[in-house]
Amino acid sequence: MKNLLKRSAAAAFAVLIAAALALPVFAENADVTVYVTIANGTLCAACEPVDVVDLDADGVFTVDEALRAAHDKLYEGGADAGYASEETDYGLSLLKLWGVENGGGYGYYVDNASAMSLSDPVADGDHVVAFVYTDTEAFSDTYSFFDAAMLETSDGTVTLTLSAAGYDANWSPITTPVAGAVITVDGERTDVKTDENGSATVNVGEGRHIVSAVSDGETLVPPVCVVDVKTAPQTGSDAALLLVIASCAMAAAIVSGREIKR
Ligand SMILES: [Ca+2]
Repeated sequence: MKNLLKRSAAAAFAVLIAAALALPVFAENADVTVYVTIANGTLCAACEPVDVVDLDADGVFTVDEALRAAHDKLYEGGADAGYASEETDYGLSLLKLWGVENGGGYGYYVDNASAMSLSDPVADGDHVVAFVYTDTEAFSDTYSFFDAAMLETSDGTVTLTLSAAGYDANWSPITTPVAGAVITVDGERTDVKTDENGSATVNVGEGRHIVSAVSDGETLVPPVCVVDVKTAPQTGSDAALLLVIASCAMAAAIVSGREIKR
């Protein structure tokens, strides 16, 4: 009897340990949200938060699964209508992006680094950008990005630096500043251009705005910065001042009321 108790206690303990070990892994797997940007000459989706599903249950969340989830969330008809990928000699490759089938002219980046294949892993909080090449002959579309993809400000003044991703003579990836690009806000050109360092300062109004850029000299994959302008909440002293003003107004009303009564 004693042995049996001991054994059940040990078994229960083992179950508890197993559960404790399994829980963090489960929690990690359950929550992979990435920010997805999709472009086809212009922006189709800008830093949209997407919950990635481990479709093949191999414990790895991939660019492919992120893009599939993004289409399910954002594209009319879902991934079945707008997205397709397939194993090829080059690995898992894109066949269709945002409804466009152009014979393989697509690019995709994770946190502004070129992904090797759609099987590349993504982690919680990553930014995934996928685009359709608008030039499917010379593939001259240049990947570009701001130094921040999402910003919160209180005054609406945003300074960003625009870079282009390319390769040096040895085919090592490099980034260079993009000068003379016109900053756009919510798709509208502003009169602000990036300087020789790729830097530009633009003012936007309250609320959420999508800042991007276009170049008259080259075809840029549209960069994205989602800017949230939130007016600062009233500080304690402001609230106190309002209270004093309100009290004065009330006192004045009472006094004038008395005067009228007289
Ligand atoms: Ca997977």
